[in-house]
Amino acid sequence: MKKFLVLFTGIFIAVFCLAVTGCKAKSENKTQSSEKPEKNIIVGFSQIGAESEWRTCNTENMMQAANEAGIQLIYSNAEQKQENQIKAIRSFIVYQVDVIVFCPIVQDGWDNVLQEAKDANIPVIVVDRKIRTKDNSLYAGYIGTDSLEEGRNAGRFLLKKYKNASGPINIMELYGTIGSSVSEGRNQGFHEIIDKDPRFSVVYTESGDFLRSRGKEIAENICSESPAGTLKVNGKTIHAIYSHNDQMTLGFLEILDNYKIKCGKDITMITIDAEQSAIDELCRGKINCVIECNPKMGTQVMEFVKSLVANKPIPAVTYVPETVFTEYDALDQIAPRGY
Ligand code: GZL
Ligand code: ZN
Repeated sequence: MKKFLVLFTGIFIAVFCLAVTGCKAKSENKTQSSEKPEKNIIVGFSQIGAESEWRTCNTENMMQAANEAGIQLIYSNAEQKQENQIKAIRSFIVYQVDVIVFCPIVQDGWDNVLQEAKDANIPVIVVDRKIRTKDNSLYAGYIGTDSLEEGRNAGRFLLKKYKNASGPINIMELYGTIGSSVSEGRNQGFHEIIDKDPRFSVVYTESGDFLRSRGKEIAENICSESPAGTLKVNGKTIHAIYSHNDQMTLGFLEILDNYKIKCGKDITMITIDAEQSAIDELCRGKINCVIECNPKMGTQVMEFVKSLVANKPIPAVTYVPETVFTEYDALDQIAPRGY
């Protein structure tokens, strides 16, 4: 039977939804025998929020995997605030969950709360995004997406797209959440590739915080200042846009349509996540390259949870498989994305 303790951060009311089996705080002493029956495993899961289809798929996949594994999940939505994640992790410690799983919205500021989890003998799995810490013993392992490689794939596509062009090729970078490991990785990987080629330069970067609404705002500000039919920033014509996620891209596309700028033709568009809506725009020729960022890591996470409960180690780093979809592919072969 499922038991969910749903934490509503913000007003932080814990609503206890109990199955008939009832739910009791675990016994005081944590040194239960290691052959703990799996059906009693309780995981505290601190999720960033619901800022994109990617994120909601990531959450649903985690919940489904817990259900299939017979693991009870306490889910907390931090609504994009690090302090809510820290509060949720502290509540998981008080509740004495068996394992804490969390997706750090930004890389820094976790050492204290992770030290508290370590002092309480509760192992932590970091998922999706990475943390920056001097003490790697504060968490058992990381599983998620390889944002560096995603950035490199974006750069590789541009080199292919412009292999016969003389240049200069001016790029605008739509940056995700400042301070997040994924945006730093996507930026670093991209520059690793394009910085070797003097034709390419990023002439403008702005953070849209992974939000569709911010993608629209940024596009509106730039289009309204540009000569008809072009995109100009700081006096430079933009030839290509590199966007750190589909939600910002889709917001940007909406505005380009209003200004009759043919994205995918007048301007090259590269985006990351591979939500269905972005694949649909790839098929319509409005996006040139969609880089997959795989949100489905729940099954692997639950296997790691069971290992940790059985006092077995897990790998320090695990990357989920990811691919790239471009205008050069047989687009009718792309399977439905499911998010
Ligand atoms: C990537 C993930 C990012 C997605 C965005 O691993 O953290 O967060 O690319 C989401 O859609 O907001
Ligand atoms: Zn660079």
